[in-house]
Amino acid sequence: AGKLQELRDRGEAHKLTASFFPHSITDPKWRFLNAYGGFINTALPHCDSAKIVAFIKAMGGVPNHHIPPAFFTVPKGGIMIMAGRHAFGCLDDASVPRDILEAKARGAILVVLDPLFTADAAKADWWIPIRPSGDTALFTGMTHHIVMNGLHNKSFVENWVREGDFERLKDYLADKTPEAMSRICDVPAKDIIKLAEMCAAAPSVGVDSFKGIMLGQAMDFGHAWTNFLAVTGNIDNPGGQPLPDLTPLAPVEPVPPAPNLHERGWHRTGPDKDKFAKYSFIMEPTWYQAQAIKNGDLKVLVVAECNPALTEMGQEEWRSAATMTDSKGNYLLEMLVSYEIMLSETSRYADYVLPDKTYFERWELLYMPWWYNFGQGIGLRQPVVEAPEGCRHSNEVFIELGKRLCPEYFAFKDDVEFYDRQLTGLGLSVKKLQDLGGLWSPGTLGFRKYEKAGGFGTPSGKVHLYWEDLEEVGQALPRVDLAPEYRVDAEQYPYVLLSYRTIFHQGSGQWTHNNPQLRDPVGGFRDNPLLINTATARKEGIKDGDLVTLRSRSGQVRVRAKCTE
Ligand SMILES: Nc1nc2c(c(=O)[nH]1)N[C@H]1C(S)=C(S)[C@@H](COP(=O)(O)OP(=O)(O)OC[C@H]3O[C@@H](n4cnc5c(=O)[nH]c(N)nc54)[C@H](O)[C@@H]3O)O[C@H]1N2
Ligand SMILES: Nc1nc2c(c(=O)[nH]1)N[C@H]1C(S)=C(S)[C@@H](COP(=O)(O)OP(=O)(O)OC[C@H]3O[C@@H](n4cnc5c(=O)[nH]c(N)nc54)[C@H](O)[C@@H]3O)O[C@H]1N2
Ligand SMILES: [Mo]
Repeated sequence: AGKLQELRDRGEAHKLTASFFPHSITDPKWRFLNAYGGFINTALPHCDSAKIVAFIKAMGGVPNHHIPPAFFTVPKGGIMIMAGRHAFGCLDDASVPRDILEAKARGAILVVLDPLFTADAAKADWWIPIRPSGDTALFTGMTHHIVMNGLHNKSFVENWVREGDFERLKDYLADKTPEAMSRICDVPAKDIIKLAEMCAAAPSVGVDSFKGIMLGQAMDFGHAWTNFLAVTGNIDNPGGQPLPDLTPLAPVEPVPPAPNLHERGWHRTGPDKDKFAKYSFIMEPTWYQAQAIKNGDLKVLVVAECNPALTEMGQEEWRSAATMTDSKGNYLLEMLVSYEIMLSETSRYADYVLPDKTYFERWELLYMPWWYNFGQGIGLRQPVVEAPEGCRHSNEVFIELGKRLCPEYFAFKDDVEFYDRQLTGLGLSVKKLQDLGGLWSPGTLGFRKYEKAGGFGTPSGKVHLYWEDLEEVGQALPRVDLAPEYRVDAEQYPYVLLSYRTIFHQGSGQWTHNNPQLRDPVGGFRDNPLLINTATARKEGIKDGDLVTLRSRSGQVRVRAKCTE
């Protein structure tokens, strides 16, 4: 509190940034940042923000995380496309694999686009091994075939696509033939055509895409995806793309104003756009933090539930910026606080490491059921064991900071009282939610809500296929080429290394980076294997189980090869 008081007295409150893993964006931490005048940023940009932004640009609506199809609504004959998604292999929500399998049992069709033969691919009716980052080209090739052959959903396009956009899309699509797109994504043109025709004829198509598309130019994928959904009319229909909604929690008055991100250049089209052009995402939290430290724009950084020294793009720059000093030997970053349940790479750089309560030990209101976000819902997290002496949940600490530094916004007793007030919006309280078993959901909010609402949340009230605000950066329509990172030094490094999440390995997906207990000597995964295609292995003279050296622009490791399809 003393340091933050000093920073604010200097007129530099905006030089506080806090980085959180974004599960509950109305929680007291975010409130404090807005009230104090600091910045919030999250790991979301590398997660799926490109898709979320694409979604908002195309259809309006709320910035929910992930937004997969509601698989439990897929009708017989409906198509479920997994594009860069490994739902059966990671561990985010057991209901997704269950609902997919139940939909399959009802006669729905599962198509998996993945360079790797994953568990999902094994369950699929059709596995399409795609060239890494070829998804934008594949979806655009399908859209070409559908539009040019008049297979699109004419009534949806006529009634719900903004006037003029379909014609612009058509012009753009002219040279994006399945053959041309096939050369980019390495999926045979006849397969692109076959999938397009299946989709045009099916009662519904839902596309679950996630980490596998979050590469450079991810927003172009998001754009190709929303265009495909629009021309096939798969928006807010059973089995298609739901329009998510937020849980109507009551605002806790007075609500502090949020900082204006555009004004402060946190957006590619803002005054810093030349710097941001380095990456194709909207905000790069880790990279941005590094730039802000170097520029003198970031003086106090609080990191909770995330690990920027290791898990985000720009981490090397972050690590060097975090230790930079001025000519007098003072750190440019005056204070770094790491909130953790176990020491992380980031903790090593911190001035203070504060021990958090784990999720078994704290109260929390989770209003964002993020993996399966078709609508509203709320979950109450309750302490079931007592935290060790000295551990405090970050929400509790931020409320106390708020009481000291901006008390007008923190006139409530504690975190539980804050949740109580929010829950009045649903006619609930913490006690009533406990009586409901800790969970509340109205179920689905119904389909084609835009019909009742008289339109979409976009400025025109219609779906936007053309994004004029991105004309300036050449992205008014999707760029179909491969991710730029895969083209760097491609001659020296001819192979593409993918990572994917599986619960069996340490270091696969960021959740398990930090957890050496996941090295499993029994399952034979003590060392994470390098999965390599059988034909490629043969060409390189590598046999299953060989110890090989894997070299990239960032360094090299010795790993055991495991041949796979
Ligand atoms: N075990 C575990 N589970 C987790 C996490 C974790 O760290 N560990 N993290 C959680 C988080 S934060 C998230 S965001 C979710 C993400 O969940 P998923 O999106 O399901 O995660 P991944 O397995 O990383 O990526 C999905 C698939 O994309 C494929 N892929 C890679 N490149 C491409 C490509 O260019 N095109 C296509 N079509 N496919 C490609 C990979 O082979 C992989 O099978 O998982 C959550 N669950
Ligand atoms: N190399 C690589 N980089 C990635 C990804 C990847 O798969 N591989 N995935 C990307 C994606 S999708 C995402 S979402 C981001 C996520 O990146 P980050 O937001 O940085 O998330 P994690 O690396 O999962 O870091 C979580 C940290 O929180 C700590 N932690 C766990 N529980 C608690 C708690 O209750 N309280 C507190 N205070 N700390 C806790 C853990 O010990 C861990 O150090 O990473 C992105 N970057
Ligand atoms: Mo993520």
